[in-house]
Amino acid sequence: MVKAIFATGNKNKVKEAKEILEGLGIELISMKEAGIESDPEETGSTFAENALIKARAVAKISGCLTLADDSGLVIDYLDGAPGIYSARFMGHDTSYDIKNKALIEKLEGIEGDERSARFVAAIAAVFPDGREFTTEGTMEGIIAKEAQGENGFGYDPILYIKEYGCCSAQLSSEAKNAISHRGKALREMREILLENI
Ligand code: ITT
Repeated sequence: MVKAIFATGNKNKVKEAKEILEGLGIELISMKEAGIESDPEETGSTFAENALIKARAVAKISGCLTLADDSGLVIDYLDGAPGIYSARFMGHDTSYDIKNKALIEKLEGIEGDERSARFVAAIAAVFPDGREFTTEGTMEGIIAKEAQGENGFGYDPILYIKEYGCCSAQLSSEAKNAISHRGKALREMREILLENI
């Protein structure tokens, strides 16, 4: 069993990553379980750059294979906002009830496909010998007119997924993982890890 650390302070990301990378022969532990604290400044201009910044920081401290995720909600009508600033949008400590309501308000009067949006996730892997890999996945939807659902986290209540006919927060974790941005990026990373461990 190879030990790998998932470099995130977001426990929802760890839960999803553990579910998706199960059975790979990797013991995936969270930063918290590894007793490591790291919160590097996310100075990149893309999801992939920021995922690499987070993974490199913890790989350096731990000396272990390290994975990280950088993700967010991209809304076309808002020129891609909040995008890489999704966690920082309206301030880190503002509740997602408030953030979600604010985004719905920004799209008032906008109808149909003009409300198009997607979740994007980049996963980075940094090996102790310095090899680096990134993958990316998206989940397409439209911004709902009201927040719905209790599952998931963050912006899940406002991304309406047409093929399921409901918001992401109304999906079970299995259904979300099967089609999600993070699910796609992690499954692609799973193949890379299998070839490179
Ligand atoms: P780390 O940097 O410690 O990993 P974080 O939550 O700050 O944790 P990001 O900087 O990558 O992570 O911000 C991602 C934000 O995008 C996250 O806090 C959510 O608001 C949103 N997001 C990402 N994936 C999501 C998902 O699957 N469902 C709902 N919202 C999501």
